[in-house]
Amino acid sequence: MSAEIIPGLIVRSQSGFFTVQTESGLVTCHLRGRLKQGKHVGDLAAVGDRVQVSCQPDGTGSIETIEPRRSALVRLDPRPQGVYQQVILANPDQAVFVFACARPAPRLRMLDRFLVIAEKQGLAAIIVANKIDLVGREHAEKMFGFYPPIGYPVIYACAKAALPEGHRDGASCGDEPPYVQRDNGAGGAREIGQGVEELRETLTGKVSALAGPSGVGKSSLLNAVQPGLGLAVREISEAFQKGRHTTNVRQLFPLEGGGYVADTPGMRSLALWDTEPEELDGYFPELAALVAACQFNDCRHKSEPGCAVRAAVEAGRVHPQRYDSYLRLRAGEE
Ligand SMILES: Nc1nc2c(ncn2[C@@H]2O[C@H](COP(=O)(O)OP(=O)(O)OP(=O)(O)O)[C@@H](O)[C@H]2O)c(=O)[nH]1
Ligand SMILES: [Mg+2]
Ligand SMILES: [Zn+2]
Repeated sequence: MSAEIIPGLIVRSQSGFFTVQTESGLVTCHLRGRLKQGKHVGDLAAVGDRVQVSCQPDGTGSIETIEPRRSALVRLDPRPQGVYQQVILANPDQAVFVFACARPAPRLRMLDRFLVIAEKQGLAAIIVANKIDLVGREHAEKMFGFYPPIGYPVIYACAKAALPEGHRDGASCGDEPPYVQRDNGAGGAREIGQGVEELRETLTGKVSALAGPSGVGKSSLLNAVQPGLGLAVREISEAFQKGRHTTNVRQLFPLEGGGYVADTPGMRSLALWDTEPEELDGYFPELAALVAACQFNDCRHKSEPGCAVRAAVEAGRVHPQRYDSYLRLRAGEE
């Protein structure tokens, strides 16, 4: 008797086992031995991959085939045999990059690098500016307001109120400027809950990668979007995870309104691999529109005469921070 073969989506991966969402529920699978034959430089199967599984009578299954990936978020993991491509999420529809307005202070150069990765993968990118309660919406818009005109929507959010004085929440960052002290009156921030509905609408019906530095409130936001998720936030997870850093779980969470979201750890080291310096301007939408007007077609947009990019920066049509990010990424700085 041959086992039944059914299609599914990998929603969880841990230590060589995969949980596959199929029409008939979740099936725990391993990877067919023959799939592992031959040389491979990265994960063969990953969360987000569409697969065909054969189900055994005992309810377990094996992954028989993996459909080609449309896109992937990849981390490069240097190993003795060479650099290994660890797939953080296969086939995302969009990337949601979360940064905090303060605690920790946003590192927009990191955001710009994430945006380049999304462009290269052909993914729509959305920015969430969280913790607006710490700086106020107006100030938050000053920090992130130049992104929507170049094609990246920004959701201004407050997942939760700041803890009372004496409870330092979030990461304490040495390089962080003093955040604006605000008196929100009794009962916590008036901004609380802002952006949550907008984020929920953005996530519904799609497969999204939620990424951003540690402590910015990614888990808090997801818990606010869908209270049933019960993701551990920093206070708990830090104590809990002592000595558990070898655990490597990747997971897609199903959303009540449809779609999935992945809380992606380790985005800091997301790889921008395989990008030639000359193609980088193509991944900055506001620069890509200008390069055809540069005098030289191999213009580096640095000090060449007749550079349309520099002219636009000087005229205030390209934000100097974005231009700076471009130059640094091009020079190979992270
Ligand atoms: N003031 C303020 N604090 C927030 C907000 N959202 C989250 N926090 C706090 O920020 C800290 C970090 O939140 P998490 O949700 O654990 O952050 P994370 O991005 O999931 O962090 P990692 O899991 O380490 O990547 C916690 O102490 C939260 O209570 C917010 O909107 N405002
Ligand atoms: Mg988290
Ligand atoms: Zn130029």
